[in-house]
Amino acid sequence: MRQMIIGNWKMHGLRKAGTDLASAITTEIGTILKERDVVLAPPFTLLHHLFPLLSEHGVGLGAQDCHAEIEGAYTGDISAGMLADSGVSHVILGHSERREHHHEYNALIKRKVMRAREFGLCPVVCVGESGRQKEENLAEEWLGKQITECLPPDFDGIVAYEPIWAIGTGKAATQQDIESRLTFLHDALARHLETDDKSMRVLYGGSVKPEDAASILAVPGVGGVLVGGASLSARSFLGIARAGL
Ligand code: G2H
Repeated sequence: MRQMIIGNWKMHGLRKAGTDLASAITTEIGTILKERDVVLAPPFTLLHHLFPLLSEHGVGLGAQDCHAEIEGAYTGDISAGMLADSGVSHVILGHSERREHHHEYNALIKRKVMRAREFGLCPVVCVGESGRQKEENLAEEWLGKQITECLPPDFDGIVAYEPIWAIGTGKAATQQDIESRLTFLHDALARHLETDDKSMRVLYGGSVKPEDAASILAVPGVGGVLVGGASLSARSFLGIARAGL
């Protein structure tokens, strides 16, 4: 399976800085794309602007959310159709920061996933347990619930395992932690989607840095990484994207 490296810029990037960052990344992306797929997810305001540059270099364009409805009186929201119209190929859904700050819940995320598919977008659905759930041994129960409640039975997108305790903390999960969670998630996905095929891409996200990217990308079954903070520098993002190649 080709691994995928996604840069989630979150709420960072004015036009000049975002253009410079995307240019610096695309200039050196050629050899990496022979081995891995790369997607950049800038803020909404840069999607339309960055699409020509990224598509010219074979880099996918990702968004960080979409609304569950097709259109309507939803001030401030962005629809899946608007994203597709701006050249977006992937959309991150259910990120823990949206679950926390925008009160998103599994059933809503499932509706967003279905809407994204309807408009030809590949959903990247984030799941992950809190530090407390991990300590109390409730992580698998929580992850299993997120899989069954967020994903429709015909789901064919990407899942990102992002333990909340590792996000933005500088402390990524260990290789062993990631491997055991990925095994659990692949099994849960196969059960939920009623398939024997365990090749669906499951990415890891949470404080991925160039120093530990090679060991994370070597974990059996890992479909790639979702990178936040370290995607804001071309040097560190490229370091991650070419790690272990
Ligand atoms: C997790 C990740 C990217 P960071 O949110 O989605 O961010 O790498 O900064 O922990």
